[in-house]
Amino acid sequence: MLDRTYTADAEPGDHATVAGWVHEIRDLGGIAFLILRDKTGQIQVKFEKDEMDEELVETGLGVHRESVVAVTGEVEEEPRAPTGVEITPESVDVLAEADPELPLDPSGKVDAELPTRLNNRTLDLRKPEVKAVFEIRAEILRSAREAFRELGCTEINTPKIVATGTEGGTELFPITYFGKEAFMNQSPQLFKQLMVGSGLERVFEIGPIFRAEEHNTPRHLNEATSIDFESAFFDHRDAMDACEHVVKAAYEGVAENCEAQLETLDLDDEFETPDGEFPRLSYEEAIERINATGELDTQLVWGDDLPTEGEKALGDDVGGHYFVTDWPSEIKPFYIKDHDDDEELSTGFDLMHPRMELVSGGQREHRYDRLVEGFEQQGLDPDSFDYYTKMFRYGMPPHAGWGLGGERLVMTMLDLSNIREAVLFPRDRQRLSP
Ligand code: ATP
Ligand code: AMO
Repeated sequence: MLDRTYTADAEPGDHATVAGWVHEIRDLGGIAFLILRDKTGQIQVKFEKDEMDEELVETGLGVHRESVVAVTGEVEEEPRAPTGVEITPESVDVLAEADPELPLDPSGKVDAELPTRLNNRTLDLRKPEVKAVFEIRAEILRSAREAFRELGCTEINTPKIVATGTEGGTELFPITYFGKEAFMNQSPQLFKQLMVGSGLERVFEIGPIFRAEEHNTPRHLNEATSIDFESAFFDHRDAMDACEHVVKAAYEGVAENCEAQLETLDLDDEFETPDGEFPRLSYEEAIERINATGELDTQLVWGDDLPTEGEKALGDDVGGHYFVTDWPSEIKPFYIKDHDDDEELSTGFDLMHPRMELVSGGQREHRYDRLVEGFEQQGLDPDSFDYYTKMFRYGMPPHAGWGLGGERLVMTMLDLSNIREAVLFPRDRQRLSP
């Protein structure tokens, strides 16, 4: 390993080796500067041409932008330097020369379109404001994991190659598995439910889900990261409490540990952890409030799914995160339990951000006979789900849970305009590589 000092740690008086990318070379004649960038920031490297070894000057100033170099020398205070210090080099090692023509400009002086950025993600992530998104994404996942631990969950990993879908047949990616038909998993739904009946009782998973969404929208991906929770002996209200805890923990983690990144993204002034309880509106109230906004051409009636414009109108009206509860049973999946006193009404809920849906969840149907009936009502063959339903005959406790779209959480938290900006290598209809 190279014994190096990060640029942010280089202090006047140090004899240090800094290593990173050539951000810029400014040649002013008698004096020239190489601005070297690493993950922590930048440092100015000073070349006083007449006073320095010719070969050293040639190497340092002849290198193309974005090449990787290691510079060793004395760190000195210099008020005119961008960071207040500079390094006078004794040696410059070129570790990797970059082509003179770059597909995008990491210094950000020339803007690039999203496809160009995604095709050259390595270069794109040299920009502090792009890197900041992924550092914050990592903090969101770290805080979520910690919140799950506080809730007493065990982290699980379930298969992504599966025999059946769960969230509706049209969105499945079929694959061939040793001559048999198989699918990429749309959700860990059935597996996480199977685990609440195991000795684990309360589990979470952060992993990929695959949806063959045909449409191309700024908030859908074909491969997304789902943050899933499921607990034995929870009802839908307990599950909403847990959901609120995890979402708030993610905001708190970012507020506490990502100050620099928020500043880089120019969000430091407006960033707020949602406070107070997320309001819980019933589906009925939600459609009434949407209708009252007058934003839709036609009035919503019981049984309609909430259209995107309706969600937006309600989001503006509520002004923060909110739950929509008590959905009509007919528009929720088979595994969601109905209310005991009203079969038309489900315990399903969604957590909404004013811009879009973040979470779906609910209490689950844990009674074997009712579960099998639900399959039949949804036109699914219970036999092909035998591996799942069977376990409901051997002691499956009442339980509830939810799934949170990881990229949507990042996107709404950071006000990104396109969900693709929240994924390193997004998968969409046009994009299979890189
Ligand atoms: P100086 O006497 O400070 O070295 P100068 O007037 O003799 O500067 P040059 O040495 O050729 O001229 O410097 C050219 C430009 O670079 C000047 O505008 C100067 O202010 C600036 N400059 C010189 N040294 C530094 C430094 N270490 N960091 C940032 N800018 C500098
Ligand atoms: P659902 O299908 O609503 O529910 O998905 C849960 C959450 O996952 C995110 N999401 C997506 N994000 C980006 N692109 C997509 N194509 C995409 N599809 C889903 C959304 C959504 O709210 N099994 C249930 C969850 C449960 O009940 O526990 C499920 O998958 O943020």
